[in-house]
Amino acid sequence: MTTQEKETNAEINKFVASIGTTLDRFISQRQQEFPYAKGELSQILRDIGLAAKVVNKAIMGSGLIGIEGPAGERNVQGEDQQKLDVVANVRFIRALTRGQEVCAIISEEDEEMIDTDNHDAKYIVAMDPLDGSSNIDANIPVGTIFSIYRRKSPVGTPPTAEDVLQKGANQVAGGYILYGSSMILTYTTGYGVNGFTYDHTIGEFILSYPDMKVKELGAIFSYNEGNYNDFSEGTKSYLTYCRNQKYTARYVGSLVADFHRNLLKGGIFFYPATSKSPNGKLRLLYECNSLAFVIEQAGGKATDGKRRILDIEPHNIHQRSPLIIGSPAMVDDVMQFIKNEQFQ
Ligand code: P6P
Repeated sequence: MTTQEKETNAEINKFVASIGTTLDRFISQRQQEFPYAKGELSQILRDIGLAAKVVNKAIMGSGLIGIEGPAGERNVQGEDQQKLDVVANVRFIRALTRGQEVCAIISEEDEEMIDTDNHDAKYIVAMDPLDGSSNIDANIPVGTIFSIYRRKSPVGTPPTAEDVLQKGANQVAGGYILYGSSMILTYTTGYGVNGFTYDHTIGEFILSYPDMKVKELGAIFSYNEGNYNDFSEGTKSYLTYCRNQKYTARYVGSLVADFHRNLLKGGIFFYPATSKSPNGKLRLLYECNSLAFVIEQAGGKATDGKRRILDIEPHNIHQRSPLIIGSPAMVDDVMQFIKNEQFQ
């Protein structure tokens, strides 16, 4: 190649720089991670990515199209449903149902398991379609949290309770979407954690955080100070320890935002049992399990104060759990302070 041709190429290359790895291509490249999936699991991840784009569009325009604020209903949790909770729930259920790879869905917004009628499908999805939605009016980041399981009942039959009441260790994939200053989809299939940032100009998720790992020891602690008087003596002692260590207190009040920051920077998030929430506030199946899978794959830990989150056998699709999650050395420190306590 002549020097002139090289210069021309260099000139062109300024305009044809690689866009990076799209989510679709990444999933296809990693197909071998799903030994029995023959593309079904990949399709589910694509369906989730599609719904996320539609939900993100609704969130970004919510103040303009009048879908911010409460929907005037309460969900199964007794919480005021936001209009966007309903929109997000419909969008994810529709995308997953039409993708035809999911036979049942558990959603924070629906009291019962949703039978998608895809009875030949092999997978289950548990999700919180829009966590932290009460923050949207204040333009605070919110998120979607999801887990994917293989069904236990025979393919070709209606889904059963056994299909959806599985411990977190059975997940085949788990992750979250953060709708913030940018939209980030982060997930794991048990082969590490990868994050993708949405490029609005081309409508694609682009790999932006390959092989994410959490710091062994961080300097951020996240909890709701308003619950302090409800905490156990051990938990209070740990918080004093954090202050003495000069850690930084950061709490957005939106789980996905707090979790994602601590994953990137190192830290610990905890929502222990309180008098108002004796079993903790966060939901095991579609909040704790998903994030516990991600944090463990990133080298971190997640516990309810006594047990590994992923080992907890669920008995109710909406059951709650205390959650202590983040840098492994910090989770170990908390456990030292609260061990031997009659776990509240
Ligand atoms: P509190 C939002 O409602 C949520 O479920 C999580 O996103 C968040 O971490 C938690 O509740 C905040 O709860 O009691 O501190 O307002």
